[in-house]
Amino acid sequence: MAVVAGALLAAGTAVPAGGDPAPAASAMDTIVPAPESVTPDPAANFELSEQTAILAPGEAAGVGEYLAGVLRPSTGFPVPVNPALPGTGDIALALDGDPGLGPEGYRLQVADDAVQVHATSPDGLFNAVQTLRQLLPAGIESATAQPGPWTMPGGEITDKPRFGHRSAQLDPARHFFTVDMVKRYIDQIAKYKINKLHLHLTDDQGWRLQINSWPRLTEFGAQTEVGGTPGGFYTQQDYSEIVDYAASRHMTVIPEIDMPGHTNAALSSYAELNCDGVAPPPYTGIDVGFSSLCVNKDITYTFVEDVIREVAALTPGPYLHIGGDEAHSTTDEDYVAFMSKVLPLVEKYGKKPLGWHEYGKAAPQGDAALQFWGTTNGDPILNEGIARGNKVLASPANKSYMDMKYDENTPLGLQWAGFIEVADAYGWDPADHLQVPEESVLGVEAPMFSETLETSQHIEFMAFPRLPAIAELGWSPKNTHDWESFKTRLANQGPRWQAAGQDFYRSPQIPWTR
Ligand code: IFG
Repeated sequence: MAVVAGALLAAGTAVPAGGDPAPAASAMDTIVPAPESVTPDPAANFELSEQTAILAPGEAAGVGEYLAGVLRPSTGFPVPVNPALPGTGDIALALDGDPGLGPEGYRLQVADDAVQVHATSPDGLFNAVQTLRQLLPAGIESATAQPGPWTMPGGEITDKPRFGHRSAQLDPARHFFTVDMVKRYIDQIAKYKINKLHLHLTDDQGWRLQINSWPRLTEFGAQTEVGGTPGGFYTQQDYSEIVDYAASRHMTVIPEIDMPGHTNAALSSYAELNCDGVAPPPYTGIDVGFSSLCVNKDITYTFVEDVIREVAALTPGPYLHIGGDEAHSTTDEDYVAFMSKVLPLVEKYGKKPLGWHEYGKAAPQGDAALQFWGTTNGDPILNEGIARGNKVLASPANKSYMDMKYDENTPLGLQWAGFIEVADAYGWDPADHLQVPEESVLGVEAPMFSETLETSQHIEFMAFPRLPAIAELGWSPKNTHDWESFKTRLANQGPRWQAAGQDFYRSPQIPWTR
C-alpha cells in the first residue's frame, strides 16, 4: 500500500519516482540539517566523472566504500576507492581534522579539481558524506543510473553538532518490523546525521527479542501484534545484524525493555511472573497501563536480571533503556521499590540507564538519562534529576512523536498529543522548551510508536518530512534555527526522496520544488 500526498493508494500503485533528469546542482545553502558555517565559492564547481576516485586511507576506508556505494549506482561511474593515489578529480577523505571540530565534526572543501574532507574520526567523515551527497543533484539518490551532469557547487563547509545524541525510535512491538525494514529506516535517517536508534523491543502486544534463558518470551510472546496479525521477533543473530548495520552507518542501537508496565507479552508467556500465578492471554489492542510485573516476587528480579544480562551482552552502546512509562497498575511505592532493584542491575552489566522521564521518581544517580515525553514545557522531575547529575533526552510528545497525525485528514497515526505538522516539529528548542540548561540536554529523539503503522511506506509517510526537523534541532547551532530557511531547504529534499523511491507527506506548509 503506497501512501502519497496524504491518501492511501491501492497496493501496487506506482509511487511517482524521481524520473526527471538530474536538476541543476543544489546550492550549497540547501543542506539539512543546517551546517555551522557555509562559504560558497561560485567560481569553483566540482564535476564527478568516469575518472573520479575516492582517496580513503587507513580508518577512512569504510566511509570511502560507503560513499562509493552512494555514487556508483546513480552515476554509473566506477568510483574506485584507493588507500592513496595522486591525481586530480579525486574526493579525499582525511582524518587530519583540527581538534576543534570535535568527534563528529568535519570541514568540507569543494574546488574545481578536488573535494577534500577533513575530520578527526570516521564519524566526522561519515557526517561530511551526508552533506556531500546533498551537494549533488537529487538523482544521485537513485538506485539506477541517471543522466548527469553530476556537479557540486564550490565552497567550504565547517560543521559540528550541537548535541551528541540525535535519535530516532522504532516500535517493532506493536507491529513487528523485519530486519530489512529496520535497515531501510537506518539508511533513510542516517542522511540527516541521526546517530542513535532506539528500538522499543517489548510491550503488551509482543516481545520481539529472543532471550535464551527465557525462550517462551518469543516462542509464545511474539506470536501476534496489534490487530491480531502474526507478529515476529529478532533472533539474537538478527539483533546483532541490526546492531552491526547501524554501526556501519555510525549509529548506535539503544534497546528498550519496557518495565514494570507494558509487560503483558512477558506475563502471558510465563504464568509464574504474575502475582496470582495466572498468565493473561496475548493482547492485540492498543490500550496502555493495564499490566505490571509482580514487584513482590523474587522471580521477577531473576527474570529482569537475566534479560538485562543478555541484552547488555548484545549491545555495544552505552545505554540500556528500561522504559518505566505508564505503570498505572503499579503503586508509586511499588514502582520505586522495583526501579531501586532494577537500576543497579543496569549498572552491574555495564550500561547506563535511560528511561521515560517518570522513572526519575526512583532517583537514578549520576549521568542516567531521563527521556522527556510529556506535552508540557518541562517537568519538575527533570530539574530534580538534573540536580543529581542526570541528563535529559528531549522528545516532547506534542513536538517529536512521529506517530501523531499531521492533521485531521491524516490516514495513519494517533492524536492524543495533538496534531504535529512540520512547523510544529521544527518550532521548538530542546533546552528552552524543557526549561533546562543546555549542558543538561543529552540531545533529541523522534519516537514513532506503531499502533497504526505496519509497513515501510507507513513509517516513511509519518517520518518524512518531520524527522529532518528533529534532526536539525539536534545537529544545527541554535542561531541557524529559522523556519523560513528550513522549509525552503526541506523543499529541496522532496526530489531526493522521490529519487530514492521513498514515501513522504507533501505537507502544504512546504514550498516543494516539484
Ligand atoms: N504513550 C506510550 C507509548 C505509545 C504512545 C503512542 C510513551 C512513552 C503513547 N508511552 O509514549 O507506548 O502507546 O503515541
